[in-house]
Amino acid sequence: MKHYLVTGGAGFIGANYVKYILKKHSDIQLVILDDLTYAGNLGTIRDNLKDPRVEFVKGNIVDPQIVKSIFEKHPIDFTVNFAAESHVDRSIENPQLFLQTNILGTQNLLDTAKKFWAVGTDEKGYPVYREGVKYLQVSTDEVYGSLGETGYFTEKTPLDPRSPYSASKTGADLIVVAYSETYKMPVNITRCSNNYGPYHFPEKLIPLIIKNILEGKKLPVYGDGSNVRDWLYVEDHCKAVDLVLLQGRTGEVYNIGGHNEMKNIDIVKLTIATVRKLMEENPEYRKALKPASLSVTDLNRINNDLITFVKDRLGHDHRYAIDPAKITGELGWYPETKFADGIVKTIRWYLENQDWVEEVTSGDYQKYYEQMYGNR
Ligand code: NAD
Ligand code: TDX
Repeated sequence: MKHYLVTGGAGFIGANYVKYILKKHSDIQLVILDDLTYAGNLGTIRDNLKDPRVEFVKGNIVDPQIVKSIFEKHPIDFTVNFAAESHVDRSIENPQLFLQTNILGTQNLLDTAKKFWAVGTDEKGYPVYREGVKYLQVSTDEVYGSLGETGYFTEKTPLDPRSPYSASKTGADLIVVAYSETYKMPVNITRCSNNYGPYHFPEKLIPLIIKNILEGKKLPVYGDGSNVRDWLYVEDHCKAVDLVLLQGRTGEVYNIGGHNEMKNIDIVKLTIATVRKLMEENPEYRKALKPASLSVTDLNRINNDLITFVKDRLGHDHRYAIDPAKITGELGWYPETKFADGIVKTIRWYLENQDWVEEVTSGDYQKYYEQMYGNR
């Protein structure tokens, strides 16, 4: 029996990971720690909270008391840290919150785990830890900076973050390395590319575009749309995190990417075409239009004229692309979901789960949208 502490488990990737491990491993106990910021939603894990293996704690990863109380109550073996401020655009508006959550939160989780996991010291004074414990930091390819037209990020690529978000994630990674070197803590860092799939908050490109198409709103593409991202289906990412946690070599970094590079403009055009095709094929999906309409002629409004090129993101990284050779070679992982299939699955999910979209955008979302896009 393994006891997990999963932070950020009410967010996009964390929730998908919670669902994945609960299905995959019967013999586990899970504490989910999440502060339920705008990006966290209990509705996303509503069914999982009924599982007797799961306990939910609302709290901030920066708070030493909360994290300590979890370790006091449960014999935690694994800490998997998904909790973070995750949106680059928000980091440009409010960098300090990103440094607090992403750097100090990581340090607090490491420090608490170190205290509870240490069972003694060796002859040189390094802590010795309970057998089988590990801390896994979920990081991002953005720590490597931006690529030109060619080349890939490998685990040896120098860290070169450009945005407040990526700088904060880099700071967190360096703290993890410091705990690994200075205190010999058993850790892994995973660095993945852009995830997509169910439960993605509609401030990020793909879910925002889907939402706007359904509402007949313009689709904002930053700059000229030529920036490239390497898209990874979220469940493939969750499988990789599970593998690294259970089988990854302690102290190692693993890059997780899809070999699936696409320009933003092509993502937007493909999303438009797919929403339209699914609605043409299945009138039920047309109910997701706002206002709802079953008329096939209303689908004519779903076309590329919805695209609007807006002011570019400040410091917009040009291209990300991951070389996943290390995790493939060592752990046999590869991105199983082809983008052509993953994007259809994702769009279907959004068309079928408009209640979820309404629930997570019922708070400050409208205000955020006006602030972010009003003057672009
Ligand atoms: P998300 O924004 O959807 O979810 C973050 C979750 O963390 C939310 O549930 C939120 O409530 C919680 N949280 C935020 N601050 C907290 C705090 N101080 N204490 C406790 N909980 C807090 O993010 P995501 O897209 O699921 O990303 C998860 C992790 O993966 C992040 O560390 C992110 O940097 C990393 N990542 C994401 C992507 C991506 O494409 N989404 C790619 C690479 C890396
Ligand atoms: O409205 C938009 N228009 C647009 O052109 C939005 C929201 C985004 N974009 C562009 C910016 C990026 O080039 O689309 C691309 C993807 O943008 P985001 O979805 O905001 O993702 P990105 O900035 O690439 O960062 C994501 O991947 C790496 C996650 O949000 C990070 O948490 C992760 O570390």
